[in-house]
Amino acid sequence: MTTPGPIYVLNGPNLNLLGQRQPEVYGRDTLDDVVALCVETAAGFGRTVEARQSNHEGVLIDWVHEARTEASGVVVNPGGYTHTSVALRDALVTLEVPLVEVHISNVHAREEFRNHSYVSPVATGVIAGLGIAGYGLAIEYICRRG
Ligand code: CA2
Repeated sequence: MTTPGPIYVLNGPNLNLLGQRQPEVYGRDTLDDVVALCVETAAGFGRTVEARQSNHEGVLIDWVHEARTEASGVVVNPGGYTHTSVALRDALVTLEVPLVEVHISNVHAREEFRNHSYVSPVATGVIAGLGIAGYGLAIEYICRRG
């Protein structure tokens, strides 16, 4: 049997600032903590992670295109692009592997503009409001799904 490819963990704009601002909304964990959680969780299932963050829409889209052939699953927190980007959704819909959309905060309990996601309809599932634990749960789901 061939080894499954890495699970891509893609974080969008401003998530590089995690742990440095707005701890009341996003907590005190940093992006490095997110990556460590994903790597550890995946390792428990003998799987690997390719974690990246960008503040640029086109870069995220290029990574989704790469994931089409390289990834065994994708976890995405598109940040603000969740609520604006048809282009990112158009890329994500081409994936043939499980796709989990993660939000650290409960986007449904916040401003109305955060209640709508262009990504959710094309995701396998969505996790919101569980802090960075949502990333670990998303990885676990993908690993258990096989
Ligand atoms: O809750 C989430 O994970 C979000 O995807 C985060 C996005 C926001 O636009 C979405 O509505 C919900 C924003 C990420 C900004 O992250 C920061 C973290 C710390 C300090 C400043 C920004």
